[in-house]
Amino acid sequence: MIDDASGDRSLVVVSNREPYVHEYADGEPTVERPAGGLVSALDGVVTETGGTWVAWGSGDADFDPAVAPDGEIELPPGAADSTAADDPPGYTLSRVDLPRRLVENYYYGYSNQVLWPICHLEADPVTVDPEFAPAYREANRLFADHVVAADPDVVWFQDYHLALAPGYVREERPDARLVQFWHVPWPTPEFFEICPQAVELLRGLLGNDAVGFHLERYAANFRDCVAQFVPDAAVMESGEVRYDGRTVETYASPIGVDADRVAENARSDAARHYWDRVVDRYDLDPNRSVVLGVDRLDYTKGIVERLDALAHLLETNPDLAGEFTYVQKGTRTREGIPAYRRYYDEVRDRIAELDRVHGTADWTPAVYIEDDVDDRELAGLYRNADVAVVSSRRDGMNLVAKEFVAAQGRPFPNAGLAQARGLGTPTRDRVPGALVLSQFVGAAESLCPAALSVNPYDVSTFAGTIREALAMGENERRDRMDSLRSSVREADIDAWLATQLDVLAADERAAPANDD
Ligand code: ADQ
Repeated sequence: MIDDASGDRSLVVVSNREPYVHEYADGEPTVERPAGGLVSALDGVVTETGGTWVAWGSGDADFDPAVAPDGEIELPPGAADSTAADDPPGYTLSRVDLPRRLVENYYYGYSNQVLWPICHLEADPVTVDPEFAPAYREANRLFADHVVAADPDVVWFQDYHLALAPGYVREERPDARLVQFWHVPWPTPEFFEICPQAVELLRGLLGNDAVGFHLERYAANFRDCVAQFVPDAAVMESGEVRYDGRTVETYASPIGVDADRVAENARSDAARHYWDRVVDRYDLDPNRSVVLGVDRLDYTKGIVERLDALAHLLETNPDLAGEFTYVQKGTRTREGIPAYRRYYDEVRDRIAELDRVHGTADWTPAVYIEDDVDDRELAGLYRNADVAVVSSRRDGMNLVAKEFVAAQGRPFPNAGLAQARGLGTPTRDRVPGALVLSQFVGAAESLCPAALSVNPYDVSTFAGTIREALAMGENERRDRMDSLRSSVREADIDAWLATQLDVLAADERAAPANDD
């Protein structure tokens, strides 16, 4: 229930991905909480408020719907986490069963070959197939049906997979409060009009009472699109849109991470053990710096540009040979799409090439890790990196940059004293890592200039910036990390959630569909 001045209202959260991975061992369902920071944050909210979560019945985008169970699952208190003995009430997970045809055309098709590239200003990967848009409509209609069946007062839609669902729900529930958070950038009108369904999508989103973005810039682009493409909508100076006799609010709210939890994870035994295993497995020399990249293998993340910059760095700076190891932590993603399969091959080829051209008998310049890690193991990588590089060509926010900062932790004020008191041996942890950050990610707005800003397309300047980060002295690292840390803490996941809950609980309901 969402509390507001008018009493408790029931909440429905809607996302493409479901918050839990369900496994059926010996016919018995077991529930597992996925590692993702955002999902567990949202899960915390719905667990506390109660209500319903509507999602595609797969925790795994590559799953086989033919064997997936459909229907509703009651998540009792603490169902997903056996350590959470005194959890508040659970909630209902209402699973949308998407047939294979829809998975291909709605998820791999329209969502990820039309909307994803357009929102990231990438025209080349956009593929317009006649099957895609009808499947997107059909899937959004299914999500909307599940929402309406849950009889909500307040609905919270997540992301770009669900642009039409709010319009469909609005048809059935003119009285409900509908809010959507758009996790990717919103492009300019010149770019958005590549989308053949531009107007239909905008109308769908205007079914909401409020639409949120990470940055004011994205919200402004959205309003510009509405002003240009929806003739019967009026964009007000206040940032609100008048449409269909209702007022639609647009707002900016940068998402963050659970900084305390990441810091704690980074100090955990699991983090240390995982890092030790990585050091062993790849024979990493403690005298060499570690440069880290952590990405889904998505062309928007600028991994190829980063590897080009590293190659350029080694070509133009022979003195750096043997001085660092680049560790790429990758996760394969959306492998049903040819452009992603090609990207995976390209990343692997570039890494092999880097090692072939620049490697020596006792030095491998770049290593690729694809382990299935949990949050603590991932934090172990962040913690031990001397330089982290986030070089997205475009990214709504980018949580990897913020997690890296949060994992650096506070340096020990007095290393000797800490050691004497049995607080462990403070080694390289005491000198924080440096962050190289693309100017094209949402996180750059709050993290630069404390992070070294790069244009990932400008390979030689990018290489120079990595060199600068490697050479950065201890004092500068500390100063920059102090500033980064306070930015990450100030806009953490709790701050983001508090804003969303305020928007969800706002008193102003959707007015009936007339203006007088
Ligand atoms: P993503 O594009 O998935 O999210 P990002 O925010 O960088 O991008 O990462 C999400 C999570 O995935 C992070 O918490 C990170 O720990 C994890 N992750 C990424 N690569 C990983 C790897 N190789 N191994 C293990 N874990 C990995 C979208 C938008 C972003 C926006 C988020 C949240 O594209 O811009 O920040 O949603 O709104």
